[in-house]
Amino acid sequence: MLSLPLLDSSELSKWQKSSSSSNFSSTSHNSENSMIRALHTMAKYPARQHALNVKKHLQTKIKDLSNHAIFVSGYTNEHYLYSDTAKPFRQERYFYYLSGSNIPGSHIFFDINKEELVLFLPEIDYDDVMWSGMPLSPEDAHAKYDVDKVLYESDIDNYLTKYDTNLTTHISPVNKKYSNFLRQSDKNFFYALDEARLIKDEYEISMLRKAAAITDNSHTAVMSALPIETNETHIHAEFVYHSIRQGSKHQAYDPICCSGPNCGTLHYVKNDDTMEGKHSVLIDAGAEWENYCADVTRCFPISGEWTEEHLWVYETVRLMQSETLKMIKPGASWDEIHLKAHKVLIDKFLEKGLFKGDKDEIFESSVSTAFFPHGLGHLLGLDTHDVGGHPNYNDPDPKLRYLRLRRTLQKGMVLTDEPGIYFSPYLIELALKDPKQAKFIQKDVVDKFKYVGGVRIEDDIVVTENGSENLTGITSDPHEVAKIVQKGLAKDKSFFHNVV
Ligand SMILES: [Mn+2]
Repeated sequence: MLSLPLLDSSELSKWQKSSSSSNFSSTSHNSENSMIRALHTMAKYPARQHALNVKKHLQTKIKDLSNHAIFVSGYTNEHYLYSDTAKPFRQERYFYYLSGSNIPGSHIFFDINKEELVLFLPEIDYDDVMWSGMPLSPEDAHAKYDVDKVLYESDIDNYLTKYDTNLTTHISPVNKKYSNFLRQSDKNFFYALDEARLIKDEYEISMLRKAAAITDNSHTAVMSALPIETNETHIHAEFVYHSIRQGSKHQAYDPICCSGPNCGTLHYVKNDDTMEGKHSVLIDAGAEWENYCADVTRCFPISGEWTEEHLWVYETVRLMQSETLKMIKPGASWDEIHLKAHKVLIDKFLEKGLFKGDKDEIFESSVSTAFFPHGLGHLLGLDTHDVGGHPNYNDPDPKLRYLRLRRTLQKGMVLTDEPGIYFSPYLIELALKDPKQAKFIQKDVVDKFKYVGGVRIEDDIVVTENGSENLTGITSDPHEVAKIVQKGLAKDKSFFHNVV
């Protein structure tokens, strides 16, 4: 059915073995990079299979697809207003899923009946060749991408006019001129696209695995370089520097690099505060590989020595993670797994005296959301918060309101498991003002933990046949983490490559 085979399983497992080590040495990066490049020449991004996946899901919603086609446009290069500087290019993800192409200004077309996939390239702009070089020819593009034909944009009209319905994601400046032939934002089409992207194939998992391996090394680099990290900016710089060195030009999202009480702000991206006088660091950062994302969080003590409070919070979060990781398998409810994390938190808070009262009443009151306000995890793929999770941000249960994945787990889903405990003065204040929650909080005990700010541990997980596989290789063992930090601290500043 495929024009080219997917990865040969023996080749894949060979590569998987080599990438699973989080050995922090430049030789291992280089050999991994050349291995993944070799994979690229062996197998193409499985765009045809992806189009067939979309067809399969569309068939369950639209009975007669005989005169239907799919037409999705990629993004184009855009300039900032009043400037000739281009915005950073990020390919449209539905387009990429169906084409595997990063060429700006392209379109992908799929005749559902004939199962023919056509890539349309933008016309050559000869004025631009001097600046940007010669674009890929249709012949080279045909060899590179898993499509049946490659044509130029001038052929699009001939295709679109033949069909009663050309389903598209949205009308954009790139495809506005064809808007008369396009049906945008069809609910069934988005349903089919999202269901297709929900389950990752071997090729996609190999990309996610590579993004995770780069991310492991970059986190290790951050933990190992405390002598040159005195401001949150240095943490950010260290992570991005090591990602780019490994071939990951783009981050999956803006890194969250915080120290001390800043760790209590969930999406803190200022990343510019001094680390002097602080105790803890939280870094949530992930590299991207061929548009596939990693999303990993690690926490460590700046001095290399855990304080009693920091370690207790850390161990509690780690228990929330290990208890929930155990439950991940096909057929399991992610709602239930998420609520299990709340239950672990409540048990430990009662044990330590941060909460008082009856554990079932505490659970019902949702007071635990003052300390663990976000969801346990989300789908991961071409987007960091990947499509198809069916969140309900109006859920009356505050414990479930921010859970981005509300589905039964299936083999091939990739998701994050990222419990956290935070001491956000704002959220604690809100809970203390609510008599239904305040009665369970022992404020004097909670106050002792505020300097920690927050702890989150986040790993990237594939749902397998019988359970799960953790793509994240970097340790989360608090003693091993402390050792990595201490080993770095023992080095002189001049050991590190830094010019300022
Ligand atoms: Mn995440």
